[in-house]
This record gives sequence, structure tokens and C-alpha cells, in this order.
Amino acid sequence: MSTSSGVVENLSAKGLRFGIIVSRFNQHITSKLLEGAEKVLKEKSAKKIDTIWVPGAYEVPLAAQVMAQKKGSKKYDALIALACVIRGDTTHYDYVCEGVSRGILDVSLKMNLPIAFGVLTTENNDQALERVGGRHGHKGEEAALTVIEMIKVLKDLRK
Ligand code: INI
Repeated sequence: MSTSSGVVENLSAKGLRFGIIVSRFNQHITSKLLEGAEKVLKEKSAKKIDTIWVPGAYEVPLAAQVMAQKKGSKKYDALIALACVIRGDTTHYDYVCEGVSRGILDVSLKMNLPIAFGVLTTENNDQALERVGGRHGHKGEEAALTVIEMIKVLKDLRK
């Protein structure tokens, strides 16, 4: 069964290792994204969860790339990128959104590694709050469920 946002909730993360990259910019929102992601991973019995803080959304892809390059016992099964970009008075918002979305996708495709796009891109603070446990669900929890499912999808594809 999947939720309206498309995520499947009945999978286990037993034995799996996760890296989370979270941005400090708009920390009142990103700390809630992180709480939700960690809660789901723990409930699903994840073996390891490493969390790395970076200054802003724009810095997320580089940290994700370095985490994705880990090898051996330090290797992650999936990463979760968490950030919150809120539109301001200039075009800066557009550049940050473009950079973080393109950067995360590039790393995911280059490294063949599931990376959840848990990045809120909103017009204002209220829209962001509605997405961390408000009327639009919890995008941190959904990001965690998404990568758990993608690990299984890739495992099935490689059989
Ligand atoms: N970074 C965010 O994570 N969210 C924002 O809303 C934001 N705005 O609006 O500027 C933001 N900017 C900083 C950016 O991510 C970089 O940290 C900065 O440009 C330095 O590289």
C-alpha cells in the first residue's frame, strides 16, 4: 500500500546504512525534516544513520558526493538530502533551487545511489511549516521512506 504522496510504508531498513545531509539555513524547518527522517529510519530498524550538517542547500550536493564515494564498511546504501529554500526578494532562490536539485540528481545518477530530495522549495515560511508535520504531511519522513523503497527497487533490478 502506498500513501497519496506515493511512498510505500511497509518496508524494513534492517541492516541498511544511511547518510543524511542537512542544511542549517532555515534550521527551524530543517531540524524538523531531520527529526522525521531519523524517526522513520529508527522505526524501520536502520543499522546506521550518519548525519552531516552543511551551511545551506547549495552546499548539500558536494557533501552528498563525498558521502556517496565512501567504500567498504563506510559505504552507504542511500543518502537523504534535507534543506529548505524559501523565496526572497531576489533571484537568489532560483539559483539555489536549481543548484541543489541538479546537484543531487547528478550525484545520484553518477554514483548509482538512491538520494532522496527532501528539499522544500516554498514561497514562504507557512508553506514550509505545512510540510513538516502540518496539513501537507511530513517531507522528512517521506524522504526516508522513499530511499528505503529505492534500495529495494535497485536490489530487485540487479538480481
Ligand atoms: N540556503 C538555503 O538552504 N535556504 C534558503 O532559503 C537560502 N536563501 O534563501 O538564500 C539559502 N541560501 C544560501 C545558499 O544555500 C548557500 O549557502 C550560499 O549561497 C553560500 O554558498
